[in-house]
Amino acid sequence: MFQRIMVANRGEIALRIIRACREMGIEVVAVYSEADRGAPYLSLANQAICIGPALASESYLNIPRLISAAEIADVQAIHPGYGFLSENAHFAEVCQSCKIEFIGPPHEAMRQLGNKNEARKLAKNAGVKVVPGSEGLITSEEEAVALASQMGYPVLIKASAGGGGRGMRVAHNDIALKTGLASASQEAENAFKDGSVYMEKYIEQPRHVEVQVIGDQHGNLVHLWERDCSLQRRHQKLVEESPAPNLPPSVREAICAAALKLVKAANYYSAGTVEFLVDKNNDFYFIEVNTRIQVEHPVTELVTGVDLIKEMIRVAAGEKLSFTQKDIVHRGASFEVRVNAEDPAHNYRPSPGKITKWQLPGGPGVRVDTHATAGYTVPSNYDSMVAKLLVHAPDRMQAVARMRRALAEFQVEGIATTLPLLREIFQNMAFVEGRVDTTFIERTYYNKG
Ligand code: MV4
Repeated sequence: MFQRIMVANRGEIALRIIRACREMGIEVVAVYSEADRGAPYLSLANQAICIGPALASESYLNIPRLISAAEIADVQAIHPGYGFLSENAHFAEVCQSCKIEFIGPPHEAMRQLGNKNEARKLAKNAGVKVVPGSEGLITSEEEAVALASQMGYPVLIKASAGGGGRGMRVAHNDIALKTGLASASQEAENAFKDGSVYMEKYIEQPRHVEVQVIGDQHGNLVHLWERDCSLQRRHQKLVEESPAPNLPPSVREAICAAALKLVKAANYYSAGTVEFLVDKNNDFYFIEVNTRIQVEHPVTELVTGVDLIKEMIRVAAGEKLSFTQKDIVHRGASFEVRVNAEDPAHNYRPSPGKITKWQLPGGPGVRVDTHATAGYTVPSNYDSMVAKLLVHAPDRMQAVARMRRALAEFQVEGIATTLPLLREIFQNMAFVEGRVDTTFIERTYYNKG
């Protein structure tokens, strides 16, 4: 096992990893930008190193600075958390060449799965159903128009390098398809320096169901059941839950089996998430793999009892998974809500600043993952999430009641937050009955103005 590791991240996930290390008896080195200097969670690490200015490209995204810090601190491994460099195959490769273990998947799998067209190809070859669409990349307008007329509109143009909805265009006719191809490709070229696109049939009002997987370097791979992450606003998740509500057991088993089949074909290890769209008939289609630990991983931790961060560290050190598939029992229901420093009164624009009151919920079945405290100033340089509130209960209705109770206890002053919206969602009858899809938030709240 490692004696000393570095966390190449900030905020709640840095704290989450620091805590795992403390419990494992591993020394942990934190890094921080000038914007995070003095943040309370840094004092819980054995050492904290400033890696540069607030601008992420000069700190949390800066590979030479991170590697220098790792070498100065003499760590054996780096945990990237989520966001920043967590899905950067080049960074994982640089770590390897510097004899520092990257706590994540093998860089080959990261590179292959990070390209959505390649991931789609892999899924097809592994016998995992993908959304009907192009054979590979779109190479001409004529090809796209012919395929669309064969499949029927609407279609969705997607960037191979895409993420977070960037480089994506819906088209309902030939003209929109032609302009969409050009603009999606241009957007992807600008954002990712890769303008390649492919096409899929557009699934209307899908649910987003993702499967947590984890594997070791000895060929063991297990799934830890699914999460439903359908409640999103502009590709930002608001609520996640497990199990996915109203998903027939046979479909659920089939989705988890498909996820395992796919990651096995990629020779995957470490933690990962396989994403699917589920349509109104409960037909499901693979869309992409996230080759990192995700924000919503604690939803799975609550229903399975597995500590995903500790397990990631163990498998990176070459140890075997501490459980097998048959040891995994899904128990009860859990929800996560993301509390963001955003202002509902101003179209959810970021609301950084000093937190003057910070009263957290507690009691049975409640978990709060946060780096914030009363007196903490939320910097304006990074994403706006200030806390994740999770509940666990014997069934979904009790989990809803518990979340309502916890949301009522949670009191914040000094910054605006998404708490009022979250409280509304947990009173919405369609949501409470589990009738959710990825258009729910826009349909229910956003059109109100
Ligand atoms: C889709 C889709 C409908 N049909 N693909 C959005 C980001 C990327 N992860 C995939 N996304 C979608 N792909 C087809 N063929 C709808 C979405 C989508 C979506 C997916 C999951 C969660 C939220 C979403 C919000 C809007 C669109």
